[in-house]
Amino acid sequence: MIEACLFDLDGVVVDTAKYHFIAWKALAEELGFEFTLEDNERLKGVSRMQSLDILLEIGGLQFSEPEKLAMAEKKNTLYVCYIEKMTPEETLPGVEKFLQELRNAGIGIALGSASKNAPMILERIQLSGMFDAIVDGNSISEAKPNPEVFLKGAEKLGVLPENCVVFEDAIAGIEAAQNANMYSVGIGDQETLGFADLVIPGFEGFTVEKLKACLPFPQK
Ligand code: G16
Ligand code: MG
Repeated sequence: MIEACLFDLDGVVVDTAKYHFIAWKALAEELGFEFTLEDNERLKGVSRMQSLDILLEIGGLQFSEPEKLAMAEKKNTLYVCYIEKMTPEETLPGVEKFLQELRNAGIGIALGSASKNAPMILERIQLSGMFDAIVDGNSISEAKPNPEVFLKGAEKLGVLPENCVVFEDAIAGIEAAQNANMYSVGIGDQETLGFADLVIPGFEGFTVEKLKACLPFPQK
């Protein structure tokens, strides 16, 4: 049976990719090259330092570790300027209702995000109280597709991985769920995330009943 649901943040609960894009683009421009929306797709679900490595690869540039740390810090300062101003209206459609439904059904809720800014974002959209456990970029050492972020979430909730469902928008995130031996629901399109157990375009109109009907959990 489903005992817990674990949620990625960016692309599942909120769209922070647009703010990451503005901040990375500003850094690229400062370094003298262009960074496009298409390039930004490659950074989704990827950690901050890995994102910087991809960005520098696009620009064909190389820097020392201390220089890279300073750049990542600079990008984050700009990014934080944007997320500080986020409001609950930015929560993606249907998410809050679905979380409430899970709560009412007694199903545990955890966050499993690569972002070190996750607590601030949840606070700004006023959803911190909906999560029974938060695992984010501050508490993990391995990036998705490593299952660490979701396994830690399940552990915090005291639930076995096989009784967990992960909601993810990134390929690496679905792979992380599968590596954790959890069910996976892709948020996005079938073409990209078709290897997940289920793919939905978003949470609007999605219910716990539909989730249970779509996944091969043994009925209680
Ligand atoms: C998010 C974003 C990534 C970002 C990462 C780290 O991951 O999708 O683009 O690079 O967090 O964010 P920060 O720089 O705030 O630590 P997720 O796992 O929530 O999709
Ligand atoms: Mg994501």
